[in-house]
Amino acid sequence: MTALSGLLDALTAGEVDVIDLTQPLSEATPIIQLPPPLANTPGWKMHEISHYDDNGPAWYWNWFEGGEHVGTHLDAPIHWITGQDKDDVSTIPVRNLIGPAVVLDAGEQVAADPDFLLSIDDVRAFEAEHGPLPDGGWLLYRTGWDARAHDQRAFLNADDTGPHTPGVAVDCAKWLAEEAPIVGMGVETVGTDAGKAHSFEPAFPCHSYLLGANKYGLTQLANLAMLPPTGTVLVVAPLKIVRGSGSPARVLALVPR
Ligand code: 23J
Ligand code: MN
Repeated sequence: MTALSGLLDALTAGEVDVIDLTQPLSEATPIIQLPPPLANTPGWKMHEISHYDDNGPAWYWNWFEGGEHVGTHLDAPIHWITGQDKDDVSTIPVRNLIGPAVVLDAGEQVAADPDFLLSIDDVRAFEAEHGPLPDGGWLLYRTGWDARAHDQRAFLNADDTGPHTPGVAVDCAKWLAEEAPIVGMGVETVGTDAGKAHSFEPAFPCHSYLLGANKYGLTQLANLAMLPPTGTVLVVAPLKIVRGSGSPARVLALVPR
């Protein structure tokens, strides 16, 4: 038996489940809102070409427009100025897009404080219980924020002081970028950084440090609650957009049942 036939047998026998970590992509998909004078991304938009009608009697198809950073999507290193000489979404080695993932659950802390920031101590505590972060893999940061993903207002959670969504502390972002063996970090929120991260030093530290280290971000994930803390194999499939800074992605998790 080869490794791959073993995997197929396990899928057929129901010993391995495939879980979709992707949020639905539609005109209702929430998008990030940066403050003026910064420019914002357009959302997702669908245009019908034909629908079994005079424009195409036997076929239905659409065309679409939308930002690279809409919905469940991957941030490529080149997205940030710190990664400007690094990979764009079309040049990321595909070997990096399949690998182990661990899930760190901060749902309780985030329920008590929507501005919660993940610390190095939180990651160390996770490692003490579950083992080291995976070499060549992903840290998935569960916050429970996916429950808000159907509603732009609840998802961005902004008031007159700006958005309040969980993220990562500056020193932890630097540590994940420079010390941890992971290739990327995935989150349930609109971006990898906290809502308040525009005021951090450096601003948007997850973007700044991780992308600067040629690592990746993965946002607006769904169904992290269905994953075990360790033992997931993650498959990330962004579009191969030439010179793209990122792309909507289908993200699948293989998990033991
Ligand atoms: C541009 C500026 C700030 C942020 C972002 C984009 C994202 O969240 C993103 O999707 O990369 S925080
Ligand atoms: Mn992005």
